[in-house]
Amino acid sequence: MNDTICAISTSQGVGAIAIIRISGPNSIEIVNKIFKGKDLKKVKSHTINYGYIVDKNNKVIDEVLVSVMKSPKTFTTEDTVEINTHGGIAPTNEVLELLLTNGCRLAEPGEFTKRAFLNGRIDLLEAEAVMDKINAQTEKQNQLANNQLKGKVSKMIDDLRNDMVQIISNINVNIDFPEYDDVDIITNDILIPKITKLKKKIEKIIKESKNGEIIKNGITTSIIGEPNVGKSSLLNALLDEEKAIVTDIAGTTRDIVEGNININGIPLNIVDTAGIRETDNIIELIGVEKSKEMLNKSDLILLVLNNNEPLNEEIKNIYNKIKNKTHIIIVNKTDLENKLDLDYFPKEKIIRMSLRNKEGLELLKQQIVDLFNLSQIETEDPTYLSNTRSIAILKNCLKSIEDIETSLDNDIPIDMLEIDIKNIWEELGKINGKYYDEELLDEMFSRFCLGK
Ligand SMILES: Nc1nc2c(ncn2[C@@H]2O[C@H](COP(=O)(O)OP(=O)(O)OP(=O)(O)O)[C@@H](O)[C@H]2O)c(=O)[nH]1
Ligand SMILES: [Mg+2]
Repeated sequence: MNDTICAISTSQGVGAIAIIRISGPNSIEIVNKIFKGKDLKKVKSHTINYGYIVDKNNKVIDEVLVSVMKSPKTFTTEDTVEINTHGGIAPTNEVLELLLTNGCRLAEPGEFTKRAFLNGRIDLLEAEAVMDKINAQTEKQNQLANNQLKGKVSKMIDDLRNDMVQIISNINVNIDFPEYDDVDIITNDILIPKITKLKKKIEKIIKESKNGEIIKNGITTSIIGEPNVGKSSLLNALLDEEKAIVTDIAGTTRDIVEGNININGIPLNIVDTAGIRETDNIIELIGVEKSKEMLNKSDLILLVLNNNEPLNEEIKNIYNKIKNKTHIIIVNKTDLENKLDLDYFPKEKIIRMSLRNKEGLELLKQQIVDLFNLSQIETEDPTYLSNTRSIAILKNCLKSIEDIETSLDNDIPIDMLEIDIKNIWEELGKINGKYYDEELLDEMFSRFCLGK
């Protein structure tokens, strides 16, 4: 990290201003070489300086404002300079090129944030929150990222690790100084409740991480069912727009049609699919296969049935495929005579609906709110683990803790478990980056945008 990096930090294109960011030991010196105005090496830290960027022939490239921020109170903790240029493509690129020819290297995606992490200014969860903030599209997503950026999620993990340190040090005292009378001998009986308590805490964080995932990724909702039952009508009603074609011909929808709505601030990505049935039509067949694929990708399945058609084997087949997933059964066309045997399905899963008469939609939305606890998510200040990487690590730790619990129950001596407990402590440290490997860092930061 001895080199000085630069990148355009604002989005590429035409705008009122663009910001070029430079970070590293020579940033002030390099910018000073191409800046006409005050001597930047002599200005105070955290000042904004008016002047011009000029090339080696003293030709003015742009009129600029230059922020000079000296180490260590900067995002990367390194000397950092930000040049505010006019936001056109040509002037911005020309300034960037001048920086490159005067000793800067073009930053890799996320390299500023990576430096902030490597220099100890933020931890890995906070670094990931920086990206979440950039990608946030809803108020809740922004709040979630804010709390992670402020270190609230890191604290949850640190607390777990501190609990473990106590357990480990207790064990160590026993192993190292068994002759000490004044330390409590830690027995399996003492250790089991401590391990159980830790397990409960981890379980709670994993459980609540579902809320984090919902806020971050929304709820992927698939509408499935036999042809002609009103799936596309449901999509259109939810979106309040005639997005999908609706006709009385069975097999109208062939491809996937998607739309988004917000329920209690949570994005619902709704997918209308082709009606599932045996068919020889090659196009429809592909559609049917896509519908089946969606079953596995969805957080919520809305199975639409026709109130006016008797129960048949196909419906039973589809129901069997979804009954163990999160689902709601929509009995549509209640304006027509009831021929469907509703007793076949659990009562609490059924919403009766007549899309023709616009009846039942509010009930459906309420059911979704209840299923995913959306009112709670809406009112709470969201502090949840939400990235797949961390959740996967935590789930592994939970498994290892359960193994330790079983071993203790089976009277395996504590000193034999000490190493396993230490391993979990280390694993947990990977969540906020107390331990990391280069490959992970490269992979993670490469997903950032340039200039961040
Ligand atoms: N009577 C009545 N007809 C409805 C209702 N909802 C939809 N329909 C009609 O049912 C027919 C099929 O509706 P669609 O929404 O195209 O059904 P689909 O499930 O998307 O059908 P495919 O795309 O062919 O699988 C249309 O003629 C709709 O007008 C309802 O509540 N009552
Ligand atoms: Mg359709």
